[in-house]
Amino acid sequence: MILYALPISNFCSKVTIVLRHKQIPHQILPPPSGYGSAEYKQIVPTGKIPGLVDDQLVLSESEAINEYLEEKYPNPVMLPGDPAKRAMIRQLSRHHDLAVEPIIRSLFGQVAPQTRNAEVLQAKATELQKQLTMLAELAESQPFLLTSEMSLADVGYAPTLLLGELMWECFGMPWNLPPRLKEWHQNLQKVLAVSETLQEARKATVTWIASKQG
Ligand SMILES: N[C@@H](CCC(=O)N[C@@H](CS)C(=O)NCC(=O)O)C(=O)O
Repeated sequence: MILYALPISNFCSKVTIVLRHKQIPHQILPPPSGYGSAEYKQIVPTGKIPGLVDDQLVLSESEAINEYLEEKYPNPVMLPGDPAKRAMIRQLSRHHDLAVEPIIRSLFGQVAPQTRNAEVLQAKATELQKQLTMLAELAESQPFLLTSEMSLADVGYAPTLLLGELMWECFGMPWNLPPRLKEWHQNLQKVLAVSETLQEARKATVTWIASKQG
């Protein structure tokens, strides 16, 4: 199984965590000639990363990839419980992809000081707090968002919150998680697959941010 991915991409880290947590034999390769390139599109037609190749299957979209990995390698289970619990897990993973992550992504252009706008930063920080407060309300009192062991609900947030924290530091803005999420965030970082993946993501992100400061 090959995952085309780069450590700077939080959506790639979301999949890498699942591959590692389930101890699935895999190889991680950078997309040849970069994502979106004609060469890479010959392998993964969307040109996007993450891109998974497993025998005849070629798959894009982190959510589809993670659910495929869950079905093919059910242990340890990351989408557990009855239909209602599984639906909630999917909801919180979508909340990451559709509500939380896009706010942070929308500020990529502001990492360079010359294109930074304080009003925009403040508005986005307020919006992020709103979405994280919603996440805290939807979460249950468990070590993880909805479960006793890490589930597919949790995995997207780990790299995205690291990215947000490093960007907020660059912007000189305070980074505050709602109290309920602080403990969960610590639990998440203790999972080996998460800590290994975040170490690589941190290195790549620090390098990217530094490259925009000069
Ligand atoms: N919804 C996608 C988002 C992945 C994504 O945005 N990947 C970016 C890099 S971080 C990409 O490949 N962009 C190239 C493109 O959209 O053509 C997922 O969950 O996998």
